Amino acid sequence: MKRWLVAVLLVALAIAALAVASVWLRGGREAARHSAAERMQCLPAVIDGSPRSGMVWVAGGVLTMGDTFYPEEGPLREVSVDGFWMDRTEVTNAEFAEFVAATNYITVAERAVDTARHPGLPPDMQKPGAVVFVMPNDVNGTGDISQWWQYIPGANWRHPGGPDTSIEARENFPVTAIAYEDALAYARWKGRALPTEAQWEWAAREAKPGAAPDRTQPREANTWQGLFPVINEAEDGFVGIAPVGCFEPNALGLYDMIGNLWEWTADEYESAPAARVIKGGSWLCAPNYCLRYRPGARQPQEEDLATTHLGFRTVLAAPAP
Ligand SMILES: [Ca+2]
Ligand SMILES: [Ca+2]
Repeated sequence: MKRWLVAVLLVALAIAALAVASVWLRGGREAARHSAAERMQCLPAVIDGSPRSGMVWVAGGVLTMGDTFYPEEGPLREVSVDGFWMDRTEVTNAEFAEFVAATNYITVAERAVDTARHPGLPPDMQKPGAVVFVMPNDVNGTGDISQWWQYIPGANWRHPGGPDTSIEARENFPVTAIAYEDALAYARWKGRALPTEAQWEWAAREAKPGAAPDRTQPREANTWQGLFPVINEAEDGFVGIAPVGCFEPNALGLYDMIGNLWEWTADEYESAPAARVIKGGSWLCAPNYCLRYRPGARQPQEEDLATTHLGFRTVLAAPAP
């Protein structure tokens, strides 16, 4: 055998050995996430034709709601929740597309902006669009969120990053750029509702009362590893939004309650006008910023502002299985 051929074979063997070692070191599931350039599907879609297709049962109980990390989470209070059904994943682009095809629904981000409701908007924000995360090269502290959030005319659920982007081949990703009334319209079309904050939090706590507050960054969730917003280490396998169901579900069989996208709830936010409570944190939540990957965390969101770190899931009041 020629000497150069031996050398090539040795190099190839060394690369293969390194790859095997890397898979072994990371563990199967995590390595699988890293191996593909971008995963487009993690969970097979459930289509069984029943009214509760793709939903799981959440038994009722009494929950100690809230947390004590950020001021808006307290005080801790006991709340009783009846049993209900809940979508096991965030609503996907495919599911939302089905709704739009059946109803010709036009989302808030695609409609003319109500400038009477929002006087004094800068010219770009008077055009239909959504707020999009754009990773900055550098920031001057994290006080000014406009360093990484940009209002992009033409951004909407079909074009989540702006007019030049699309959801082609992203059927299994959660739908984004959804305003509150869009989420509500979808839920009503399905004969369902949006979860209350208490329902959402109870489900995120796996229907277990009195769970100890855990502030560690979860491993089984799409969050942000590294210094937000300038270093995205993506140790969880996802630089951006993940398809639904790529991480282990919670004990009830619910996926991505924590992380991936924030989720709308039906509750008005008590101290912000025309805002609702959103829950669960997103792929943008990091230990140094927005430590909100916890069931008790919450944030206000203006009802008519579509953003690309926010989606939703639905609930259904129906008898237990
Ligand atoms: Ca991530
Ligand atoms: Ca989520």
